[in-house]
Amino acid sequence: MRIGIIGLPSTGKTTLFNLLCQAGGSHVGHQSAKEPNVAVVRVPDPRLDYLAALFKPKKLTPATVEFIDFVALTRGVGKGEGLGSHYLSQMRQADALLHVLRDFDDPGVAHTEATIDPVRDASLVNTEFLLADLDTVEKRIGRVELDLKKGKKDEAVRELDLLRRCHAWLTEENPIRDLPASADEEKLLRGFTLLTARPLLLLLNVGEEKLGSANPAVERLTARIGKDVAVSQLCLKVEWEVSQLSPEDAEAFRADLGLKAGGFAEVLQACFDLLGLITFYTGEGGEETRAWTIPRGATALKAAGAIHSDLERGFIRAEVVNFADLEANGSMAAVRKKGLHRVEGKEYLVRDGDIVLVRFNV
Ligand SMILES: Nc1nc2c(ncn2[C@@H]2O[C@H](COP(=O)(O)OP(=O)(O)OP(=O)(O)O)[C@@H](O)[C@H]2O)c(=O)[nH]1
Ligand SMILES: [Mg+2]
Repeated sequence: MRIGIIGLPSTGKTTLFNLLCQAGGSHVGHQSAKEPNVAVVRVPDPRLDYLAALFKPKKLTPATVEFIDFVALTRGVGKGEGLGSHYLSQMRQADALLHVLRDFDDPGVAHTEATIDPVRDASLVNTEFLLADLDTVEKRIGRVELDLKKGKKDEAVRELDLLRRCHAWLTEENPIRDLPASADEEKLLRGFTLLTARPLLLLLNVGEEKLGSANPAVERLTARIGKDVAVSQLCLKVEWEVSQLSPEDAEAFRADLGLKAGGFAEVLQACFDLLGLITFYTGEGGEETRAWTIPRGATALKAAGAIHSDLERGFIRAEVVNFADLEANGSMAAVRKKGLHRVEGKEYLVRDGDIVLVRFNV
């Protein structure tokens, strides 16, 4: 999973990125004028730690998420001004976008807009993305019309119909996320790589003084969001300061401020919820115990495929124990004794926390 960190200049994108790297990341890219920072972040997972203590594997592999720290967005980027189209095409490769919005007042940190107004900034970036998507859709309509003339009929007719609906929808200033579409059309839509089709997390970077009280900006944003958008807030400055402390001091500091444990874990959880991802585990008695992320609603067959295509191809059955049953009973043997393990077929819908052993033909 790849999450793009976006936002206007000096909103705290790189501060968040550094925080993520420190909490569990390996930094693999370097930001040059044209290339963004990339980090692969290990997902902190207490359930995996529990399994490691029980299974004692040689190797422990957590799930990972890739974060990309993009260069700041500016007005006019949607029309492809400056390096706009280059950056936007990179952003289209992300599975989800995390928009860092400035909601802290600090005369020492320059702001490109006259006032601190995260609701306006969210809508400003949304407008740029709508324009960029309109441009993408128009270009694609031109290409598909050409295909039609060349005689590629059925497929092109369906695509053109969907593209025209996208065009009308975007012209009315609606994000593609909210466009009513059938399952087949959803598949086509994914191929269009539109920015307003991406799930979006609006993360307000709030001033310290706003911690612990209701934030009207969060309420206003929450009231106007549609499908596949979530709103969350953090004070990145405080999070950064806490991250520099020893674990004991950090805990005391958090308690003092009434902060929940780990803003970082919260951001990740919000991303997982937004993307509808769940975690399953493998590795009872094996060399490696590992966490895997798959979309909620994926079948045992798809889960097997996430591990290896051989397992999907030769799938016989999945032996499943849920983590909650394991934790409640303390060992796999105790779970089996109670008959809480299950043998499932291809169509079984994997649940969050399932420990899965795939039996397959080589
Ligand atoms: N007061 C205050 N300052 C912050 C906060 N978060 C970030 N900053 C400061 O704001 C400045 C910009 O932070 P960055 O994280 O570099 O912001 P950015 O969005 O990556 O900026 P660009 O990449 O230049 O667009 C830095 O000087 C940070 O120390 C915050 O919560 N409160
Ligand atoms: Mg930056």
